[in-house]
Amino acid sequence: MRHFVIVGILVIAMAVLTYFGLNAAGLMPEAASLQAGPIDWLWNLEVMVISFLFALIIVPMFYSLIVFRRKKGDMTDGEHIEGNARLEITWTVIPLFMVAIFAYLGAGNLAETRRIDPDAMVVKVTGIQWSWKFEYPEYGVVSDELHAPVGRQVLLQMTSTDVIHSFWVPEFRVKQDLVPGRTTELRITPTVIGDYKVRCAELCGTSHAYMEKPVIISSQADFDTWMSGQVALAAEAAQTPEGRGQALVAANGCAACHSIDGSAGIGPTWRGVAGSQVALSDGTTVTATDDYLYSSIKAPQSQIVAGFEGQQMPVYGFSDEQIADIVAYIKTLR
Ligand code: HEC
Ligand SMILES: [Cu+2]
Repeated sequence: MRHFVIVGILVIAMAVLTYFGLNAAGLMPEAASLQAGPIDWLWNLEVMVISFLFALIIVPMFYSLIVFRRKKGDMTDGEHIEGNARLEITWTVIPLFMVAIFAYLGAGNLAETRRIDPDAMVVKVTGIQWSWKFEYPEYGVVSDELHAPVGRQVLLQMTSTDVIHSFWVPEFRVKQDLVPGRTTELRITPTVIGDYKVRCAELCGTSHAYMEKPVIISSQADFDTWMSGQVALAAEAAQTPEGRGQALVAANGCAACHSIDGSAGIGPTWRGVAGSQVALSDGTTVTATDDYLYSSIKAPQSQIVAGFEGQQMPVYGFSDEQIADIVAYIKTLR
């Protein structure tokens, strides 16, 4: 009996220490969305239970090892124990009960994080190896940054052009996959103004680790300023082929592989490429005419630039006019 009392006290002490230790470790970044509330509440409850279970295993184990160790000269066998139905029922029923409770709480929690706000701002998100594209249908704007005003729910309608990606901003807690050929939804109501970062949370190829873009939560006024700037830029750019081409390039994540300043990348830099002599993998050299640039985008695998045999450029479904606009833009990069 004395042992049970001592172990009981030690278990409680150990559980409390573990719980506060885990909390002090700061495992979670700042919570910056309405959806983070229920998730952090459930997480906290789980950490409490985990701390207790950890103590329940560790303390009796070490107590037995130390207190009941073999005394010097004691050569007798250990006591033989066979079965204990009452104990086995207890340690089956209690965990079953706990798992059921957590399933119930988890389901309620999931529903809470998906609560629909009819006033939500829709943003269409596309995952591209290895970039993000954000379309704001309300404003007719496309950007590679996610901007949203604080306090208003954002409904992300997401898809992918290639493989499965996953939208994850740790401060918002919620996370959702982007699946090619399907639209998935994620609702986020930002509560704290700040600069965050979306990262891909689904291993999606060689540059997966660099698949990040800014997420900027600002006041309604700052958001409106940014948005009207984007609207003006888009209207201006739409007037010229180079402008339209630049917008297409930004919207399709070409920058994930092509630099415009001469620096090395997964694909060749675009700086100075137009009109230059390009060495191909088959040993020939071609001049980068408009036609060459056109076919490099239309059918990327038809002529491979020497030194880039190991990398596949994706095929895009551009129209001929769109490709002509992109080529016009590339030609401005001297
Ligand atoms: C996943 C990486 C990747 C992405 C994204 C990508 N490319 Fe490429 N691109 C390459 C590679 C690798 C090459 C060189 C091999 C080849 O010629 O196919 C290349 C070659 C090119 C060339 C020929 C360049 C030269 O120096 O001869 C053009 C033009 C081009 N890409 C345009 C685009 C455009 C426009 C986009 C966006 C719509 C784009 N690329 C997106 C990887 C990429
Ligand atoms: Cu990805």
